[in-house]
Amino acid sequence: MIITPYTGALVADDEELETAVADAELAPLIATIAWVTQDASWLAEEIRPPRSQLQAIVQPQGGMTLEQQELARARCLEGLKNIRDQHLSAPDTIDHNLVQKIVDYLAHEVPDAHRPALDQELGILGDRSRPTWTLSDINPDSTVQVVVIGGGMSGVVAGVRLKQAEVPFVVLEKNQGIGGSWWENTYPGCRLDTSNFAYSYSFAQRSDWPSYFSPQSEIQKYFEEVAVQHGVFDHIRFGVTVTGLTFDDEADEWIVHHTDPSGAHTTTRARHVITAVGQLNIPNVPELRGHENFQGPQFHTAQWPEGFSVEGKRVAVIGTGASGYQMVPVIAKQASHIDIYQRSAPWMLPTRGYLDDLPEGLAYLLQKVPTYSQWYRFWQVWIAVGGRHHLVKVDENWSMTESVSAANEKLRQDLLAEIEKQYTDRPELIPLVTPNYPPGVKRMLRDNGDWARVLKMESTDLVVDDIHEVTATGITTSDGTHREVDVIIYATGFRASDFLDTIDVVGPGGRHLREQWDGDARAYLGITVPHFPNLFMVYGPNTNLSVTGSIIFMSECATNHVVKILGHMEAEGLTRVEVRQEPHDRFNERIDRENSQRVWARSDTTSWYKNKFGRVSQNWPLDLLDYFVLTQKFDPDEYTFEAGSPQSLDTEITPEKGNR
Ligand code: N01
Repeated sequence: MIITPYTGALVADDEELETAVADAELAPLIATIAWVTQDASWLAEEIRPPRSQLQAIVQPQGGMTLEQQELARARCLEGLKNIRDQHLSAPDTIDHNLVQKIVDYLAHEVPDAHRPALDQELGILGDRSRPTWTLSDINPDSTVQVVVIGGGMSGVVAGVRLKQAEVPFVVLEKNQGIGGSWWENTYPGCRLDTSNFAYSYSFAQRSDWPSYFSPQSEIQKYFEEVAVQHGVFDHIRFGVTVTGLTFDDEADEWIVHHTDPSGAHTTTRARHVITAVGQLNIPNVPELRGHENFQGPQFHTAQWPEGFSVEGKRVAVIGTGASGYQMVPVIAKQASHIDIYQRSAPWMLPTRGYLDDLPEGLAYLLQKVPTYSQWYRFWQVWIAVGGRHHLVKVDENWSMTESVSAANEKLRQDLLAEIEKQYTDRPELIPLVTPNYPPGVKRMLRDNGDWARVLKMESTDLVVDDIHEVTATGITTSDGTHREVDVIIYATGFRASDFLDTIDVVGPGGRHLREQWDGDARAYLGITVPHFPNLFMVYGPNTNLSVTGSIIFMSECATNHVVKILGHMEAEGLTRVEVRQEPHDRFNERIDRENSQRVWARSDTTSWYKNKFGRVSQNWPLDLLDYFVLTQKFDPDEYTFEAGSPQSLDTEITPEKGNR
C-alpha cells in the first residue's frame, strides 16, 4: 500500500514539463518511463548511469556526464509527453522481465540472492514481505498474544506485520505518542541525516516528502500515519513503561511488568515479546563534577523542555555529534553566546542541499508521474545499498594510522580539502576541527557549510580543553578558564550498547539477561538470545547501519524473520522457541570477525558503536542486503521448539490514545 497515492494526472504543458525535467533525477525517471510505457527501449545504454561507488561527495545524476544528462533530459521530456498525451497510468499487470531489466539498468549486475530484497524495496510488485499466513487460516483456536515494547519505527513495523497476520498484539509505549526517538528528540534542528525516500517503509512509500532530509515533525507524523492507516494505532497503549519481563515456565508465557497510564504497576501476559526499543533511547548524561551545583537549566538534547527557548541566553553545548551539529546552527540565531565543548572533532560529508526542500519540478513529477516516486525511492535505496562500505574496509597491509586503506585515505584527503576550503579565512580553527582518527570510526555528519559559519561567529567559542567541573554559574576547563552560562545542553549521545538496560529480563530458571550479557549484548541475527525463549528483538545488537542504507530496512527484515518463526509455531501448535547456542555463537563469531575488519573497530577513539569492552556491539559489518538474505531464511533447525499446553490469555487490553 502506498501511503500517498498519485495526486491527479500529468497535465503540464510542454514548457512546464521541460522546467520540471530540469529538476528531475534522471535515471529513475528513465526507469519510470520504461515501466509506464512498458517499453524497454527507453533504457538506452548511452544514457545509462555508470556503475559507481559513493565517495566523499555524491555525484549528481548518479555520475552521468553532462552530455548524457542533456540527452537524458530530452528523452525524458519525450517520454513524459507520451505518458501525458496517451493518459498512461501505472500498468495493471506486472511484467517481471521488464522489472528485472529496469533494475539491472539502474543497478548494473544484481546477484540473484539480492533480487528479492530489491523487489521488496521497489514495491511495484506489491508488498513482498506481507506475511504469507494468517492466524485464522493456520491456527484459528490459537491463544497466542504478543506484546511489542515500543511504538517507534520498529514497533510500528512489528505492529503492521502482526496485524496482517491477524495475531492479537498490544504495543506498550512509554511516551504519549508514536515515533520513539522521533517523538522524544524535539531539539531545534532535529531532522534526518539519511535520504528521506529510503528512510521509509517499503510497504508505505510516500511520494510527497517535502525535503531530501525531512525535519523531525515530518518523520514523526509519517510513523503516526502509517500506524493509523495499517490499524496499528488502536493497539498502542501510551504512557506505559515496561520495567521487567519474567518468563512463566509452566505456561510458556512472559509476564510483562509495566506501569499503567496512571503510574500504577501492573502486568500483562503474552506468549511472545518483541522488544522494539531502539538503540538510541537511553540518554547518556555524563556525571560531570559539580553538575548538581549549576543554578540554571541543564538537560539532554533528547529531553528538550517543551517550549524552552535559548533566546538571549548564554549557552554551553557539550558534544559535537549528530545531535549537537544539527542543533547549534539553529540556536546560534537565538542565543547571545554559545560555548561548544568538543572532545573530538567529527568528520563531515559535504552535503550542500542538506536543509533544502525538494525542487518544485522534482516534487511535481514525483506526485504526478505514476510510479516515479517508487523508482526514485528505489534509486535512493540502491545508492545506499553499497553506500560508503568500500571506504571503511580495513586493508591489513595499509601502514598509515590516520586511515585504514587507500580508499579510506582518499576519503580522508577529500574531506580534509573541504575543511581547508571552508576555513581559509580562519586558519587557526583548522587544527581544532580536523579529526585525529580515520573517517568512519564514528558516524559521519552532513555538512552544508553551516557548522563552519557558526564556528566563525563572534558569539560562539569552540572549546577543546577538557571539562574540569561545572560550577553554579558555568563550566571550568582544565586550563583553569571559567565560562559563565545560563543553560547547559548535553548533546552527549546515548548509552547505545546498554541494550534493554531499563528492563529487568528474567528468563527460565531465574536467569537474568543483564547478567548473561554482562554489558556485552549479543543475539542471533540481532533478534534472539539463547536461554530466553519467545523473546525477539527488532533493531537489536549488531544491526545498526552507519555507512549504508536505512535502519528501517533492518527493522523490516528482523520483523519479517520473527513473523516467519511465529507462523511456523502456530502452524505446528508450538508454544516455545529458543535459538540454539551453536548458530548463535557461529553468527556472532562471523559478525565479530567482519567488524574487526572495519574502520570503527580500529581506533581507540570512543564511539557509541562499541561497548565498554571495546567490542563493536552495535554495527552490522556485512553488506546491507545480506541481512535480508539471512533473515529471510528461516531454518527451524537453528531453534528448539516445544509444545506446551497453551493457557488462555485472559488479559483484555484497552488501548489509550496518544494526545499529540
Ligand atoms: O551522540 P554522539 P548524538 N564530555 O554519541 C560527546 C543518531 N542521530 O546524539 O566523540 C564531553 O554521536 C562526544 O564526544 P566523543 C545518529 O545515528 C541521528 O549526537 O565521544 N563530551 C560526542 O561529540 C547518531 O550517530 C540523527 O569524543 C562528551 C557527543 O558528545 C546518534 O544518534 C540526529 C562526553 C555525542 O555524540 C547519536 O548522535 C541525531 C563527555 N563526558 C542523532 N560524553 C538524524 O539526523 C559524550 N561526549 C537521523
